[in-house]
Amino acid sequence: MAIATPAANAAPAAPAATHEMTDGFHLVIEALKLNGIDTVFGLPGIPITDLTRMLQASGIRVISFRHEQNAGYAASIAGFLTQKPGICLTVSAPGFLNGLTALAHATTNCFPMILVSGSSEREIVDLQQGDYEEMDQLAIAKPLCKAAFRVLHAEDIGVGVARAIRAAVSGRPGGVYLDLPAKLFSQAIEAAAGRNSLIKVVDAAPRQIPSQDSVKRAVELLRGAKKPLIVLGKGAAYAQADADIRTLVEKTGIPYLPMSMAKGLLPDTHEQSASAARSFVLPEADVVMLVGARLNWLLSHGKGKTWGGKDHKSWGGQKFVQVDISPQEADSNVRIDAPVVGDIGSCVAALLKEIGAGWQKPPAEWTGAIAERKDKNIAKMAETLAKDPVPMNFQSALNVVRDLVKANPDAILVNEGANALDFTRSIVDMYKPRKRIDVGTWGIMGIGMGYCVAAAVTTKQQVIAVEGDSAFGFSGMEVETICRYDLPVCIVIMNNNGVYKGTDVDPTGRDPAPTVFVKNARYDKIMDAFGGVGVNAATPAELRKAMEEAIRSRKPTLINAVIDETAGTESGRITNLNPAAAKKK
Ligand code: ADP
Ligand code: TPW
Ligand code: MG
Repeated sequence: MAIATPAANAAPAAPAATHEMTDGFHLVIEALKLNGIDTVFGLPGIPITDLTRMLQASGIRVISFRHEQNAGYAASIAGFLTQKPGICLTVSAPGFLNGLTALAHATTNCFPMILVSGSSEREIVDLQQGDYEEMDQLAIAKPLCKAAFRVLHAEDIGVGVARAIRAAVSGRPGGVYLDLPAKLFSQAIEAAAGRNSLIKVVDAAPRQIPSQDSVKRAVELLRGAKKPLIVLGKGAAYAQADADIRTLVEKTGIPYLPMSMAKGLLPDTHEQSASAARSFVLPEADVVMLVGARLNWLLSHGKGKTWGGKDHKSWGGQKFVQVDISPQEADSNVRIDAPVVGDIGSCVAALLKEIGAGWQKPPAEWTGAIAERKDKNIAKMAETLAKDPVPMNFQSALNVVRDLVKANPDAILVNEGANALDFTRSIVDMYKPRKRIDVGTWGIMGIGMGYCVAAAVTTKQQVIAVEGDSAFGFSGMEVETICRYDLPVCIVIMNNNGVYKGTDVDPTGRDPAPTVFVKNARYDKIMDAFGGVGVNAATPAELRKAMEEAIRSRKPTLINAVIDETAGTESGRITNLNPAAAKKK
């Protein structure tokens, strides 16, 4: 392969040579292509502008963002949705730092992602001589990711990319940093040597088969349970073992709780779903099987009152089975009586085999008690949803979203905010796996528009985003990206004039309170600027009409849903995590 004609401002040409030559730019692209990477999320600038051009020319899709953090979040969720590492490409120092939050987020959430960043001249950086965008990026990335690599020589690009891919997707997936100094891109080597140096990764995420003993131990524990419960987490959604997971739940007859991003693994309307009786099943269960879910804060660390413990530190006395690919996860918060370590596909298949025929379903007292609570709570919810207050509240608006997701079960739901998140999670049923993507393990704001872009690009499905007005602000400029790539994204902003609600005031009367925004802001008008469709919806009927039209047309749409500014509560469902002041005035 000869070096392609460089774009006008490309790196200097390679030295004259008799042999066919290639360079760092081309080797990076070939290494990615060879490994099935078809999309890169990023933002151009020195030293990677030409790389973005050449990537695009090579047929790889380049999705160019307005801020690296959003490109990074896009890459992270592309990794979750596809099991291939999502690639984020950034410039040195500030671009790298902007992408770093997303890299840490990917690691925390166990999503495979590679942050590829250009960097400045090593010699100058290491002597701290003040290079353009100088920063020791590798050192900074290391504590925030699963692995970090730097490539200094063109002939090592193949190894660097291969190691990054393996590190991202094997075992517990996570974020990987790949540092590519500017000089690398224009390094020329013989094309044949270059080709030969590339690695097509074989079996990047090898199956990890659980030991037979561990499977037996887990099944025995479950068999002896009077009040068993299965908790499905986003690891189970990631694993793409959907049919076997469903069979395991249905065959055992054990009630299950889906964590937020595991919703839809089985349809939320499934009779074994215990979601509507969560606060009953957690303290009552005697054996709990966690499948791809950690006992972190989202599950109250497996102890305390949520689990029937006397106080916030006490264990409730449940026994736990934990199915997870990470051997270190067990016992992180409470005792795990039966860890099953392996990939979820292999573990669930082994559990099914061990269960065999003749399984006794859980006692009717248990499933009946759950059904009773569930029915009561669902009836109560239906009553609330049927109300039509003026102005709209979260429930009356989300009743519309609930209907539209039901009618479009393949649509991907992106969700962030506090009340906008909690109400959506409990009101909007999901019907298929990996259709709900949200704030994840950290509960972070800012994933919204990046997730929308990645979901639309990687799945081609309709995307519906339910966004708090504050949450939206973190990535709002990417509506331009959504319009530019003409993506089928319908953004619904739950506009209650602020963070949690819009009613706070500055006691001194000087400034707006820290939690409030401009009253009655018209977010829909942002969309007009970029040629998308903007709609202001003050009633459920207006919201319904706008959403139906957005989904029918697949046009980029932003609906400003006017929500009662008094409707929210502080931090939504996690008010209790706010530290209380010891001194009252
Ligand atoms: P949730 O927030 O939904 O409760 P977590 O992110 O806390 O889920 O937990 C996900 C867990 O799934 C992690 O402990 C991770 O190691 C595990 N995991 C991810 N992918 C796999 C897989 N393919 N097989 C087994 N476990 C996995
Ligand atoms: C990166 C803290 C949690 S929820 C939230 C903030 C700022 C916004 C809530 O308001 P919103 O939703 O979106 O309007 P609603 O419906 O309750 O009014 N910075 C980051 N992450 C987090 N989690 C915060 C700040 C926070
Ligand atoms: Mg709000």
